[in-house]
Amino acid sequence: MQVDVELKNVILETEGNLATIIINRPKALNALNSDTLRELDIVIDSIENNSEIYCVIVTGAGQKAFVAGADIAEMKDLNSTEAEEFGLLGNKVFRRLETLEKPVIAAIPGFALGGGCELAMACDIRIASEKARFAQPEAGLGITPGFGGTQRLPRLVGAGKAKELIYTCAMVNAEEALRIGLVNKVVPVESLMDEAKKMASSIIANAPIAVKLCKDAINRGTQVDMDLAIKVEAEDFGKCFDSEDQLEGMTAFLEKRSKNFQNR
Ligand code: DAK
Repeated sequence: MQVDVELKNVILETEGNLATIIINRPKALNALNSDTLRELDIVIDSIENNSEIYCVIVTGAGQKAFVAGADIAEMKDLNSTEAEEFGLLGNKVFRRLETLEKPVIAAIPGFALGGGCELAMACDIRIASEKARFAQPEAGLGITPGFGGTQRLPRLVGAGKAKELIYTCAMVNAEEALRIGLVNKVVPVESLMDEAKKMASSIIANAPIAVKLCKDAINRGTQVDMDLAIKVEAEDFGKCFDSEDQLEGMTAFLEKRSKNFQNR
């Protein structure tokens, strides 16, 4: 594992075709202030521009928290213009992760609250440790979720469950998060990063262009009606046939040999 970029609150490590983003403010339980959001934006640039990176893990430093939310100390005294800027910055960064042309796995050791739960939901896949806890506590702070929680949570767990969680601010444990479909998998905290890397390796073994187009088809297709959605799928399916890896994958199968994808 090589440290590629080390900013004040965010570390970017790379290892082969995998990039790991670590939100590194453990003293504030990795809460997202505007500096951290700006740094996240910078590391996303770096990942986006690195054609060797096929998969990304996002995690929080330490075992106590993934991210305990937007930084309440910084938010408290914002005026409406500053609050809007903060919201726009967070939404831009989260949307960039959601639409990044590489799959993103959230590895969640502990608290994923407010903006932290929203960050996890902007990732493609969520792996939680048994100690992870999830909530949207915003209504208890006098605000609405502002980094996509009112939109992504109902899409993951259904409108009824999302309303329950957002109106009550109830905290759910990892087992309940798995049951309601908020996370994909729950693992012991000691094996969290190994499990996330194992899943990343299974993704990296496949054709990166196909994986990118699968993400695009799922993201775009689930936002539109089925008639349009199957056209989106057909469009992305067609694009695979512009890639060398499509020919390699199918030829390798027919020649009964292992494939050698080139991300071309
Ligand atoms: N912000 C700032 N500091 C935080 C923090 C946060 N979200 N969460 C924890 N910390 C800090 C604590 O203040 C404490 O700092 P010191 O006192 O040591 O200086 C340190 O982290 C350790 O926390 P605790 O001492 O509280 O640790 P405990 O084990 O006792 O409790 C806890 C852990 C996670 C249950 C507790 O810290 C907690 O409840 N934290 C706050 C969780 C929370 O409410 N998060 C949601 C934040 S609201 C919007 C855009 C964005 C948002 C909304 C709107 N628009 C654009 C409209 C997003 C909102 C949110 O995320």
